[in-house]
Amino acid sequence: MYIENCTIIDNHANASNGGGFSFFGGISSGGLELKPRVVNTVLAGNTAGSGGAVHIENYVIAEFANVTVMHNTVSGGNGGSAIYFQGQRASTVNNSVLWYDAVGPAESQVRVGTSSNDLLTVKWSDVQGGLPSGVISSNNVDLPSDPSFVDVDGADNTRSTYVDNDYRLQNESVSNDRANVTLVPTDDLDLDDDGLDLEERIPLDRDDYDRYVDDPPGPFNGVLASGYTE
Ligand SMILES: [Ca+2]
Ligand SMILES: [Ca+2]
Ligand SMILES: [Ca+2]
Ligand SMILES: [Ca+2]
Repeated sequence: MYIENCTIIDNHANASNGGGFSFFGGISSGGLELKPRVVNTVLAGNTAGSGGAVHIENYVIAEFANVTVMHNTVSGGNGGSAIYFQGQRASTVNNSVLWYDAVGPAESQVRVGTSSNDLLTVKWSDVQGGLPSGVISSNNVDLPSDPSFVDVDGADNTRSTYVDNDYRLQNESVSNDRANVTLVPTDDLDLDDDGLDLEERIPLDRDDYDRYVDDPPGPFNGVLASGYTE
C-alpha cells in the first residue's frame, strides 16, 4: 500500500484509533503483514482516542518518509498524538517533522507498545520534545523552537483551522536540507511520470517540485528538506 503526496487534514476517529490512518495488520504471527508506505504527506489537525494522526497495530511493517505531522491530538490513555505504534514488527519514520502535536505531562507525540517486538525506528527527523524510551532513534533533533514554518496558523492566524495553515519549511529553517537522501524510497508509483525509471529515489515533493535542490541560506549543505515539501 503506497500513500504518496497526500494531504490528510481534520479527520476524527473520536474514541477510536488513528484519526488520519489506522493500520491494523494480521491477527496472529502467522497472519498477513500489512506494509503501508507513506511519503511526501502532511497529516494535520486529526484526532483520535489513540494515535491522533496514525495508529499502528498488529503485525504492521510501516515506512514513513518525508512526512510532516502537526497539530494532531489524542484523547485516550494509550496516547501518541502523532503516532501510536504497537506493530509487533520493525517500522520506520525518516526525514520527517513532528511538531505541535499535543503533548501532555506524561505524553509525547510518539508512543510505542511494550512488546520487545515493537520496533519503531526514527531517523533524521525533527521531533518536538524528543522521543520516548523504547523508540530506536538516530540523527534526530529536538530544536528549542519550531523549525520556522512558512505560516503555521495560516492566513486567518488561527492554528485550529488547518486547511490554510502552511507547514512548509522556510528556506532558512534549521531543518531545511538536513534530511538523508538515502532514506527516500524508490519511485514505484512513478510520481514524475518518466515512465521508465521506477528505481530512482522519489524525485518530487508533495507539490511536484524537485527534491534534491540546495535551498540556501539554511545552515546545512545537503539538498533534501525534512517533511513533505522542499
Ligand atoms: Ca498567519
Ligand atoms: Ca488557520
Ligand atoms: Ca520515475
Ligand atoms: Ca532542498
